[in-house]
Amino acid sequence: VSWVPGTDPPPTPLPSSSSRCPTGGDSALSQEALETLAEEAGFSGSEGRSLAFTRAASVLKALPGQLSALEEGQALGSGLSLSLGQDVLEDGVSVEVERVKLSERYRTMKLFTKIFGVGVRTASRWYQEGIRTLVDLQERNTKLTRQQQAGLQHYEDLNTPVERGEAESIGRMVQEAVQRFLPGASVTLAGGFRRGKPRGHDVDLLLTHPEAGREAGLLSAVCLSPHQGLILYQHSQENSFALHEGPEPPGGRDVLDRFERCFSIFRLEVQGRPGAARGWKAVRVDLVVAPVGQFPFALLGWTGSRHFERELRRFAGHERKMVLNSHTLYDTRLNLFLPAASEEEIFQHLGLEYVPPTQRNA
Ligand code: TTP
Ligand code: MN
Ligand code: MN
Ligand code: MN
Repeated sequence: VSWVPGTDPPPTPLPSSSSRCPTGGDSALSQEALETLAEEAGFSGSEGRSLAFTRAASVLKALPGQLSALEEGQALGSGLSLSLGQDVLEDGVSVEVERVKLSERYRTMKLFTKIFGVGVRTASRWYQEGIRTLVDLQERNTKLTRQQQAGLQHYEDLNTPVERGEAESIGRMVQEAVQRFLPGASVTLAGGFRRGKPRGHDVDLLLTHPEAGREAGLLSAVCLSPHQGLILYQHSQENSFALHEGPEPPGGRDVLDRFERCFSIFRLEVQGRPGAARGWKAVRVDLVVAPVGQFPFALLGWTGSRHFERELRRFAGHERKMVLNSHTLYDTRLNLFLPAASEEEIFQHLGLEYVPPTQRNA
């Protein structure tokens, strides 16, 4: 079976008798427009609508070229028109997107959720309290977590894209630290960079060791005994995964995993930054440690994209009655864990053709 998640048309196509464009007369339905609507729905706590827009955006991403209104309607399905609502259907999508982008709430929510450590709930609370700017936040002495303080302090750097070269430098830095502590341990660049993206919002690194058990505590080498000044912020968590607990229920906490990990901010030396007053930049780094037996699952899970992972896990559950997460693959019909030594083997277990990382950007 050849399958790329997010490209399968939703199950309920619009009735073909409808000659009207389901997304408004102007039909300026772009991926970007849909992503804005997804974001706005997320800000309002409408997860279902947000997901419908995200799915629709990735359908557009997968379909090259301009679509006719009719094709568009068929590709996107009626779920989307329901999500858009009647007023938008009448006025057109681009009018709605402009309205959203100009609204004070959207702009403020966007500003706040770009602070490391601030989610929709916190941003929404601040908005309700009348806070509108980053200066407001500081002047009103708003209570901030240690993570949010670091996020505010490095706001500009953390919202400047990380270039591939910078990600590779950080990979090498971590590799050196890890090697000194545990020879033979490896560091793998995951996340968007593994999918071939030229820049990203952070650096995702996966650590392991070929001998199971040796990897335990590896993070302390990098995060807890910091080479002075390299780490500006770190929050570590121990491994809390136990195989004997059995698989997580499908649809449960399928994005979060329980590896030993460290969410951090590194201080990266950069030379000749144009216009920069200082020779360094703050960069968000996620470090994750996986035992070698779970490594392929961790790699698959941490390579993303989030949308790809969501669709792949949904496929595993619905089509194969298997539970896939970043630790294991569990077959609920055979009642057993399916081991894998590579990502390729996981796709084989799922009865799918291998999808290389560069094709997981949906
Ligand atoms: P991100 O780093 O958030 O996203 P990205 O690397 O695809 O894009 P960018 O950083 O450039 O914005 O997440 C990478 C993958 O890690 C994503 O597929 C989800 C996964 N992930 C987990 O599995 N568990 C977690 O707790 C988190 C935060 C991410
Ligand atoms: Mn990333
Ligand atoms: Mn991201
Ligand atoms: Mn990340």
